[in-house]
Formats: sequence, C-alpha cells, structure tokens
Amino acid sequence: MNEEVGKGPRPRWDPCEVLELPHPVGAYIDGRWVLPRTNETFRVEDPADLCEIAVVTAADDTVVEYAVESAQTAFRSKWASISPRARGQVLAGIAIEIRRQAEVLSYLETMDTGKPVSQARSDVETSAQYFDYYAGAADKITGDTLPEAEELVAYSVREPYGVVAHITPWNSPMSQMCRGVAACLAVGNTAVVKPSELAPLSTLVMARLFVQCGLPPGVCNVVPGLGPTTGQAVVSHPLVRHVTFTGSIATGQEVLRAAATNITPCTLELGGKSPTIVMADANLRAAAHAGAMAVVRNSGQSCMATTRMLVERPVLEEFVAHLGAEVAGLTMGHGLDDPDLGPLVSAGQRLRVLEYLRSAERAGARVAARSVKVTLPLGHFVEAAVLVDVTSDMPVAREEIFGPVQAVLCFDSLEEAVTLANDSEYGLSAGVFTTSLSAAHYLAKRLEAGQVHVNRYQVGGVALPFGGYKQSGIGREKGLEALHHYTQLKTVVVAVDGG
Ligand code: TXE
Repeated sequence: MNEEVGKGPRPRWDPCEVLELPHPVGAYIDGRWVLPRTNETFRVEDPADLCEIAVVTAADDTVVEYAVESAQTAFRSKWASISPRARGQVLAGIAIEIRRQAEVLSYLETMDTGKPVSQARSDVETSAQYFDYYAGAADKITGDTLPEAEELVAYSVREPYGVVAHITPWNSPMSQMCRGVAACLAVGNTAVVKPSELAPLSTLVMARLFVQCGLPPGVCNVVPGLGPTTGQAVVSHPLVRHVTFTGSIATGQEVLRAAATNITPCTLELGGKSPTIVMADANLRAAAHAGAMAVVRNSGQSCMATTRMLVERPVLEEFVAHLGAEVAGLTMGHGLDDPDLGPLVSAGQRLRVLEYLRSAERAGARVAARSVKVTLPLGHFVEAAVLVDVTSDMPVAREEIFGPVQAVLCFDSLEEAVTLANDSEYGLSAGVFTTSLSAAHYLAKRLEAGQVHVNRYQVGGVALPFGGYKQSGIGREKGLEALHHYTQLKTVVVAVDGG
C-alpha cells in the first residue's frame, strides 16, 4: 500500500471532484460510504500519464462482513419480496439514469482504464442496455408444470440464491459489473461487488447511482480492495450463495478453491485466445478489419479479442497487407483525446505484453506492421503489432496476451484450420470468414467455442449468451440464459388425492 498518496500533478479530468467522491474513497455499503478502521489505502492512477486520480481504502474483513450482512438483510427484508414488476421498474430507472449521465460516466471509465472515450461511451451504453434488458426480463422468469401421476400436481419454480458475489476485472469494469449485477438483481438476489484494484471507481459510482435511482440500500454493495485479501474474504463468506467471477484462469482456480469451502456455485468467465479462420474465398478486407479491431478494442485488453488469425495460404500475403495497412494507421494517445489506442491499464500489463513480443521474435516470428509510436512521455503505452511467421507452439499463439498484438498463422486445408483453431485450452469465442454457406456452418459446428461469429467479428448485444468452452469458464452470462445461473430450481409436488 502506498503511503505517498494524495501527492503529484493534477489529473486531466478529476473524477473525485466532478463526481463528488470522498477522500479517500471507501466502500459503498447500505447506501453510504464506509471506511475501514485500518484505513489501508491504494492509489488509482490515470494509465495515460500516471497522475493519481483517487485514493481508495481497501475493504478489510470487518467491512466485507458488513457488506455481506447488509446484502443479506436487504435480500430478506426488501428485494426478494417485492413484486418482479416493481424490481423491473427500478432496473429500468437505472438504465435511464445511466444514459442521462453517460458523458460523465464515459470520462470516468476512460480515466479509470485508459480506454479511448468513444469506446467508454459504448461501454456505458452497453451498461444501460443490460439494465433495460433485465428490467424487461424480471417478470418473465417461469418454472414448469411437470408430468406426474394422476394424484399428484408437480411444478418447478426458480428462486434467487440470496447474496451473490461479483469479482470483476479492470478491462471494462462498468459494463462487466452491470452485466452481472443487472441479471442477478432482476431475479431477486442482492449483490456484493469486488472490483479490480486497478480500476475500481466506476463500480463504486454505479452503486451510488443505483441507490439514487431507488434501489433499496444494501441491495448492491461494493467493496474495493486487493484480490487475495478482500476478494478471498468475499468469495469464502458463508452467506455468499453464488459467485460470478471474470478474470484469469489462475485466479479463477483460486476462486473455485475458496468457493469449495461452502460448496458455493460459481459462474466463471476466464478469457480466451479466440481464433478466426479466414478462407481463401472470404472478403479479405472485412476479415482484416476484424483482425485490426481485435487490437483496437481496449488496446486488445478484451477477453473476446480474436488474436489468432488463421488464414488460408493462397491469400495470406494479401490478407497481411490489408491488416498491416489498418494497423499502421492507428493513432495512440490519452483516452480523452479519443485516439484509436489508449494505454494499457498498468505497468505490469505493459511489461507482460512487451515480453510476449520479445519472446515471439526470439522464436522466429516477425513484426509485419506496427502502429505509430506515441508521443506521450509517460503512461503504459504499447504500439499495436502484427506478427507473422507465427507457429501454434509459440506463447503468442497459445496464451492470452491482453494487449494490441495480432498473431497471423496459415493453413492449407479446412481440417487443418479446425485443428489449429481448437488447439487451445481456451474456448470463449471464434470467428469464420468465408462466402461458402456450407463451410461457414461446417466450421461453426466444429469449433470448440461458446460463440461463433461468421463474417463479422464481434457482433451481437446483451441478449446473446456469453461464456466459454474448456478453460474459458463455467456457465453463461448475458441473455436469458444468465438468469438460470442466478436462480435455483425448486420442485414442488402436491398430493391431490382429496385427503
Ligand atoms: O486478473 P485477475 P489480472 C486475464 C488477462 C490478464 C490477466 C491478469 O490475460 O492479462 O488475466 O490480469 C480479483 N480471490 N484477464 O491479474 O487476477 C482481482 O482483484 C478473489 C482476463 O488483473 O484474474 C480482480 O478483481 N479475487 C479477463 C479480479 O480478480 C481475486 C479480465 C481479476 O483479476 C483473487 C481480466 C483471489 N485470490 C484479466 N486474486 C477476462 N476474462 O475478461 C485476484 N482477484
């Protein structure tokens, strides 16, 4: 924890001043700011110029206890027992307010994560859409009537779990929080959210906004802090009945181990190394654009980014020329200036990406194109790069880099394309570019991925279930499918023998 907090140059846009956040920023529980007695703090910085934008206190065990108990009380006394329609109305009001404050929230997300402000605007709109979508779903969750013997009536009902923990990452903290929380609240659960220590502000601000929109205090509480302490305390709390986690495989394993103590069910979204197969008959410009967007969106810090372009050999050169031209023209700078690429979130993430690039070049890969060098002196910037001569055994082709690096591989047959695409421990998402209807459906069937995108990557909104095959995770978020993970099924059997 940093003792030298509150010092240094002023940020370009001061979220604490504009949003009237306390100093230091505490946890947000039961509709108010809460500071732990220990008062351990950490700095949140603007990744583009390293200016301090807030000082946040890490929630200790006592604060986590308060957050979970407050969520449990809100679950029992308020939220689960109000009508589904009334719950939906509160969620709809939140969507309206998010849109009303969209510009300020977008600036906040840019300062927290470094992402270009137009991408932050899109995240804010997506956040509102989650609330719209699940507001409408709140009174449409039904069970079944079940076939049974003549003298029995059997039916099932879907009931909320109670307190749900959400452990969220830093790449799109606002929309990732809203993705989980809107679905979880719609069916009557309450929430305790532990945002990433690298970008916790938008999550805290959203929890306050929810209460301002009429969400009863205690229904959604936020406890900032570090993963191994605050995160573990939340996940292993006996009153937490479900955990939703988004992050790395290694931390997902830690979360599963902690959840095992109380047999707490988990939904896990653990990232990807998503392949896109480009057939020789494809629209190559469209395919190359998809490859470029994979490094543009959040500078490649996206779990869905398609960062393995598998290209049929006869069109390899032409494809790389299109992709290289797009990437070479990308601009980079402070997120508030809305370049194509902002900085990466942290020094650690930057070093990690640079090491992947170095190791790829050592192993024989070649940089075919690079974006222009940034002129800012500080900040966690990495220029986008297109790597060719990549083989599937290289770490850049196997591991989630989470940075603006595109790896191009090539194949000679459909079968080889499928083998290469599925040669991964991940299975979150995959792409296909072809004008052959038959090849598109054939590949969609054979690809081991939770989503397959054909002829455009990535498309689709909040209604489409999202989650991974293999080590990319367990369960699905988004869409109505998510609601199955936020409810437990009760079967009721009634004897109607007239007795
Ligand atoms: O993730 P972590 P990190 C991948 C991506 C990235 C790498 C490392 O490849 O480069 O992970 O990022 C909390 N108990 N993804 O280290 O550790 C932590 O505080 C409970 C993919 O930031 O997974 C944060 O809130 N919680 C990804 C959250 O877990 C713990 C998004 C995620 O952190 C914890 C982000 C613990 N023991 C990174 N340890 C995706 N799937 O989209 C940490 N945390």
